[in-house]
Amino acid sequence: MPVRAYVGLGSNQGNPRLQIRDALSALKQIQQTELVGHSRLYRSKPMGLVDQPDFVNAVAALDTCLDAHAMLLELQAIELVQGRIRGSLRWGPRTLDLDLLLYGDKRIDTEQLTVPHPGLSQRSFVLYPLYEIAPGLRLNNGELLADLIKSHSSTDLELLGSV
Ligand code: A4P
Ligand code: MG
Repeated sequence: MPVRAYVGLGSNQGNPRLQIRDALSALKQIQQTELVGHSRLYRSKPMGLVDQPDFVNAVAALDTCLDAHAMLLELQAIELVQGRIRGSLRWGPRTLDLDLLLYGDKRIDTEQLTVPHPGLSQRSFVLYPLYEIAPGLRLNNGELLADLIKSHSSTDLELLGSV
């Protein structure tokens, strides 16, 4: 049985809207995986290092027969193809960042992978696009996404529209 996974997409370099569009096309090509939906695009101020361009973010839903670590490798391969250079700067600018937000209701904590993604419940640029495509979602701690979102303002998010 496939597992429903959610992937966060972010870009603030090299035409971010185009980067997200290309990344969605690449997600469609992942083996044993179907892209079942994605949110619209949202713009936000950079979290962390502030002296860098605004980010464009979106969230995609995938049904996959790959295990979570194999999925992470697929995501990292797409980042590489789209020119991501892993610098020493944490939270620095990037052409494309793909985060595995959720993998079914699994909790994973290995050296390579933490799922749910640790930033998920703090970041409005993740929560709002996720809510757009999965309004009934309940996290594996029992919390409803619809409730979580109430404590996060969307004023720092600008809806850019469809991809
Ligand atoms: N890793 C562990 N768990 C995961 C997971 N669930 N998904 C490991 C993806 N990767 C995961 O990631 C570093 C390592 O995390 C990987 O080798 C993988 O094994 P990275 O992509 O190389 O580094 P990073 O993205 O710079 O660091 P980090 O801490 O993952 O940053 P985030 O959380 O991705 O945040 N502001 C706005 N407005 N919008 C953004 O999208 N993004 C970031 C980056 C900062 N500020 C932002 C945004
Ligand atoms: Mg990342």
